[in-house]
Amino acid sequence: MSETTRCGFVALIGEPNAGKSTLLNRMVGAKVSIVTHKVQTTRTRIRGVALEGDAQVVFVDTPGLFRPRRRLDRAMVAAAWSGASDADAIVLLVEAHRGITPGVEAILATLAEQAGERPVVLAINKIDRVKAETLLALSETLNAKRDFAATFMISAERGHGVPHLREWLAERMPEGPWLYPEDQIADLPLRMIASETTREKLTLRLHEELPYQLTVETETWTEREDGSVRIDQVVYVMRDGHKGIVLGSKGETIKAVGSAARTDLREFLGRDVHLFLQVKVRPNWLEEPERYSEMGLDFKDGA
Ligand SMILES: Nc1nc2c(ncn2[C@@H]2O[C@H](COP(=O)(O)OP(=O)(O)O)[C@@H](O)[C@H]2O)c(=O)[nH]1
Ligand SMILES: [Mg+2]
Repeated sequence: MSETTRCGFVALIGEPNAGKSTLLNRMVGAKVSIVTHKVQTTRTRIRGVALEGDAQVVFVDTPGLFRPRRRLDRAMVAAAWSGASDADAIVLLVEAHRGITPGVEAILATLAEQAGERPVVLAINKIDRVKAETLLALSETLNAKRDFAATFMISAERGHGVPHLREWLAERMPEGPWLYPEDQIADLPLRMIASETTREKLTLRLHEELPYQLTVETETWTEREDGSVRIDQVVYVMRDGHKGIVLGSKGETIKAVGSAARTDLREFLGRDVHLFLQVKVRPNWLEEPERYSEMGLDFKDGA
């Protein structure tokens, strides 16, 4: 390693579903943030640490930016903007096939007020879904709206353009010591990664609004003598009917969720996992401060 090291933060912002979490995982080379095809999957700021030459680049995945209605939504949007305000650089993800939506316009307007001197990079994502001409036109229109520090055409899912973007960002990180040990890839408590993994599996299996009306908490984390870990989690839902749906007939839904989550956690932790899930009805969890701190969100931001 050369004598100077670099270290800094890069915030990933964009509309829900733009591919922020997919990009974070790609940058880091492991799954630290959950990804689904549904909007608003990511609820809090998740940091993933990537190494590039002598630089440590800490990517901050944020909840999507959208027009918030519920308290939880408002707290999520506040977390997204505060992730951006602490960063050394901001990457704005725009979906190639959707182009400049009203949501993208709104984000550009807020960026104009808030970004200050920080470089904002445009990453047009999901280039696998459109033709080259569409991309060039979109890039031109976006660059006419804002003077981006650079524009990248990427596919977060397939990896196209991602190493190039990572190198570009690494070169622009401020000089300074690394903040994390070399082998650390995520700055999120393991118990939260475990809760998020289960929430991802629930979100993938449940329909429509239900995933937004539940939350998962890791109650206990027990290291066992044989090197395995026992994880006990509670799924909070708002209604009795929801509990029935989450359990499924003869408990088959929760069983499938538990088994899928366990497989991912085993891989992530590199050891055997015993996962126990319980479903509890908590009609008012969306208004309970404690639930927000468990998610890494600020309850007051949602007020
Ligand atoms: N076709 C395509 N899909 C992508 C790409 N990147 C992400 N996705 C998909 O877009 C959806 C939303 O991704 P996610 O990372 O959760 O978006 P986020 O809400 O911004 O964090 C998922 O279904 C991803 O698999 C890409 O480069 N190409
Ligand atoms: Mg996300």
